[in-house]
Amino acid sequence: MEINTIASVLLLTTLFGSCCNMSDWLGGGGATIGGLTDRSGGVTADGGITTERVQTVSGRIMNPAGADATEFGGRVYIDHNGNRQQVTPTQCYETDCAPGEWTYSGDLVLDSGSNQLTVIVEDDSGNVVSTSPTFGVNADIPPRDITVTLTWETDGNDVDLHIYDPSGNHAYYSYLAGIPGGNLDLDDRDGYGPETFTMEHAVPGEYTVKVRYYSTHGVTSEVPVTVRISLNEGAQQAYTHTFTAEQANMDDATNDWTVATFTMPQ
Ligand SMILES: [Ca+2]
Repeated sequence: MEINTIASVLLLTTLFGSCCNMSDWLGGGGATIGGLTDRSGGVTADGGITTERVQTVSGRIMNPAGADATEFGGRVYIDHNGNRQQVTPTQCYETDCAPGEWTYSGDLVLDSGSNQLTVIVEDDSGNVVSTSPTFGVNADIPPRDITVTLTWETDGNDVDLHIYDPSGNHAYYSYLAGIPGGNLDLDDRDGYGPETFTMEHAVPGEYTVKVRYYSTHGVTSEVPVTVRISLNEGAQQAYTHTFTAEQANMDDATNDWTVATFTMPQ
């Protein structure tokens, strides 16, 4: 359990005695952000400062399907500086779990400077049923010339980000450092992403961004995909596309989605 979650339990236990009904637990909103954890295990609480760009955000939510449901009846999103990213809900098995309480966890790529997060729960009809209080952290990280983030809206399958630099160097899942001076952070193979490419000092010239649907891993539905590109830490440009299950073809480029090309100036 995260430290600030423990603190919340202690606080709520103090406020409500032996804890509680669900609306008390989650502040009446039905959703909380417990904190951010970086890959070295460092925890950043609300209002804190971090020097790590990639974070895991986690917390607790109520299942819109009710306390007795064994399936999660909806979807969970993190709104990060106005951009929405889906995360995976998991049934809560901690000893302090209230009936109907679930947890969620997902990776997030922070922007340099201010980051404002809320978790949003929708029911199966797409209605927002709960929204957490805003969670703010400041990321003390160097600005990047290029940030490209890939996410997708199905769980369990494998979509891949491919970046080509002006010299034809290629960064992708099996060569994460394929572009000198750039970094593709990871290969997510089981749903939602993000896969993020960053480059602190971009060489001038034209870059190309592509996405390949590698494997369904048994997911038979269509896969809505979003790529966000931010140059010089400016506003993100979002691009969307939908792959069919039949377009997953391992490392065959036939069905590649060419997302965008952009030119970095001298
Ligand atoms: Ca992948």
